[in-house]
Amino acid sequence: MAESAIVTTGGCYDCGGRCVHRVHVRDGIVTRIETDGGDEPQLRSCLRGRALRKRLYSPDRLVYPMKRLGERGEGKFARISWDEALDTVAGALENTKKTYGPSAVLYVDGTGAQGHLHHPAMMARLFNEFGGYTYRWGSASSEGSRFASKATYGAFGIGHTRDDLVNSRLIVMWGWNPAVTIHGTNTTLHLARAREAGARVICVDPRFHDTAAAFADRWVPLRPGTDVAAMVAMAYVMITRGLHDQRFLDRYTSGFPVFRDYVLGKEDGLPKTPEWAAAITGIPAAAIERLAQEYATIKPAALMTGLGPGRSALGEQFHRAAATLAAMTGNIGIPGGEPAGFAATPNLAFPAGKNPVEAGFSQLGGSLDSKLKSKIRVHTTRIWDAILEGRAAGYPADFKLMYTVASNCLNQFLNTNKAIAALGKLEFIAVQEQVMTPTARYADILLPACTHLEHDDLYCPVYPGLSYIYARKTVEPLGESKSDYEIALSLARRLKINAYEDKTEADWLRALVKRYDEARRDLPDFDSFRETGVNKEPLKKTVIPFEDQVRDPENNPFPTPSGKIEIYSRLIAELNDPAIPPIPKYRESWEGRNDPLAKEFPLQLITTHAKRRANSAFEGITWLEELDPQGVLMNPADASPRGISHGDRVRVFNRRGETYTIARVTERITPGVVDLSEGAAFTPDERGIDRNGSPNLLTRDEPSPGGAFSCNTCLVQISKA
Ligand SMILES: Nc1nc2c(c(=O)[nH]1)N[C@H]1C(S)=C(S)[C@@H](COP(=O)(O)OP(=O)(O)OC[C@H]3O[C@@H](n4cnc5c(=O)[nH]c(N)nc54)[C@H](O)[C@@H]3O)O[C@H]1N2
Ligand SMILES: Nc1nc2c(c(=O)[nH]1)N[C@H]1C(S)=C(S)[C@@H](COP(=O)(O)OP(=O)(O)OC[C@H]3O[C@@H](n4cnc5c(=O)[nH]c(N)nc54)[C@H](O)[C@@H]3O)O[C@H]1N2
Ligand code: SF4
Ligand SMILES: [Mo]
Repeated sequence: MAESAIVTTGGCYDCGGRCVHRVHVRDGIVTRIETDGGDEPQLRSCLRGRALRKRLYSPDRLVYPMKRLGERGEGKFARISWDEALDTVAGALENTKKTYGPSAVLYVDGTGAQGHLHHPAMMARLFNEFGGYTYRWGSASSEGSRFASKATYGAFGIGHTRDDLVNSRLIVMWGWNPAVTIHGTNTTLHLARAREAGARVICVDPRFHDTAAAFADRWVPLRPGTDVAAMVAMAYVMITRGLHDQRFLDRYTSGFPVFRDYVLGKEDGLPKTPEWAAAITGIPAAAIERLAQEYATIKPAALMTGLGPGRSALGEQFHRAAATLAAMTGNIGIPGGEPAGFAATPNLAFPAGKNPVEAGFSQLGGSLDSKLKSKIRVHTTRIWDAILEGRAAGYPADFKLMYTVASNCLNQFLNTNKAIAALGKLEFIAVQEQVMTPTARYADILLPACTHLEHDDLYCPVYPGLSYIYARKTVEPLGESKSDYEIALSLARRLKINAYEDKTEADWLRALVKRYDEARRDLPDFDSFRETGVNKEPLKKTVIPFEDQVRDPENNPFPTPSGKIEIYSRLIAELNDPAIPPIPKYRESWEGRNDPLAKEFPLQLITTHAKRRANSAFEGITWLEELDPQGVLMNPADASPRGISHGDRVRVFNRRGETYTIARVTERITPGVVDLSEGAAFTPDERGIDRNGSPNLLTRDEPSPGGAFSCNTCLVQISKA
């Protein structure tokens, strides 16, 4: 029997982490996967990483190119050659461009692939050379957070390195569940160290989630979409008791008096008292007072905001209010604090070049203007509507062809039934995928991409931290699957465009490593990095965003128009949009519990990220399904009047759609709220009805005014099936 070799590589899904895998290979087959056992800090895999072999060899893998035989969505395909697949796709692209212009090509990049070479941005380079395409805007993950960070701080990527949690005496986990969502490999290790050092930990969330179970002293449950009312009332408590840090506000912020007038009711005659907020949020007034008292007086304190609360109908207000509280308590720019901004590190994307269709829209980059962006791009929540309605409804183009890479958009974007109608209308759909997904079932041509265990790539940390992984190929691509780079290269050749040929694949990787080295830190030279696989030198220094601005404000303005933290945002004021006030404000949104629709659909649905999936990836892996079966979390107070017991089959429905799943009856979710985790594959029965608890059959395809993806604002009803 041949000896096993151990190859060091890493994970690169949109999974919240970047971990080390030590892959045992024998006779070209992966036999076993271990994780990091080496030097500290160890980058140890989660359950998904440990089940990777099952994904690599999953029966769902696409192993040769295919063309559609039956109706779209039916899932009937025939094997074809790469030549036929590439010729068909190239022909459809050329035809579409010739007949309708390049803007009729809708390029949908997902976030499923986070390697730096085999990334949708690498593929976008081809479409730019081809003559352009229509792109989408609005991060499904974090648009609300990005909007608020830009408006308040003028910057993104402003999280403390997690090692700094140990310096916090109070950690408020507000819609933040890193025991599941990772939010940087080793975040829970640092939470454990903070606990050991005596930090108090409070969880504000409709769910008593795993991170709360492991670390929290207290759970403050609330109704989804009402956080801003709780935060504004906390500001009321701080102001009326003189607990806020006036010196910090005077030196570093602008516009606090406008916010104070709103909070005290001078602007609208309504003081935002804890009693006012209690009626909205469901948090007792005394609990709001206590939380305000603690956050204002226990120093330093880290307000750790997750992205879930901001993925809602008025999502940007949540992040704006959180940053305002961080400023009011002076927890910015100091060890153990946290600005409560957009923490994820900006990615140095593959150099994709410029999109000719967007020539003349150079100001799009940092703009907060939804209307401007929607003139040339389609908002992520509106893609289906745009395909169905086109220019006549004000969308930038009439779409004829859709090309997706690392995207399971049918499943992951909102309102699946509308998606099905839209995909039926297109002339041509190409899907570049690793596995048969609900979206892949709608393809005319399927281009099989190999997984990250089957090619080389570079992985960089998502959250602040300094662990870079040179991910080495462990085995040959399965069947006839090819790396995304090879697919791009061969399609470019068919289209007679020169998008990649100035470098080989190895040269591209060398160039990407060099770029990161220059921008961020001292990576070792390419060859030794490739040899060792992991670069995890200990942090030279804990990263504390805005340290310089706070130490020496005269010489270090914040990158905002006023040079200060903008509680009153000038960039927002310029938008002159009544739906986005320049100070954070609580407003009731559509499909909140006071919406008249709540009479018929009284339960607020949230759609959290599941432990066993990375969004829709890892779906169908039985090892993982056993650990965390799909089901709707509901409180006994909602289950028993409906005659529902734990484990019963139930129907979750509203006017947009329905899905069948099991009930997971638990007191770990607040009454009136139900949770169906995202990513579950749309699995229609013969009548077309989903049997797998796929939540986007229910969600509304409407962005927030600032462009947030609104998947956590949704009213439903549940009955026993
Ligand atoms: N209701 C609801 N909907 C949501 C969310 C929610 O919270 N609630 N969350 C949203 C969020 S935050 C996100 S990020 C999106 C994610 O949704 P998507 O952008 O669709 O991303 P994923 O589901 O992570 O992965 C999509 C596909 O990428 C494929 N893939 C992985 N690696 C590669 C690769 O190297 N090459 C190729 N070609 N394909 C690859 C996987 O097989 C998978 O099918 O979903 C959003 N949808
Ligand atoms: N295991 C795992 N990890 C992942 C992913 C995955 O799919 N699986 N996906 C990755 C990706 S792409 C992303 S974008 C991130 C997502 O990370 P997050 O968006 O932070 O994760 P979610 O689980 O959607 O939401 C976090 C928490 O917000 C709570 N919540 C929902 N609505 C509200 C509200 O209105 N108010 C309050 N206070 N809380 C609310 C939920 O109950 C949940 O506990 O995770 C990443 N990590
Ligand atoms: S899925 Fe993500 S968090 Fe889990 S082991 Fe892989 S890289 Fe780490
Ligand atoms: Mo995401």
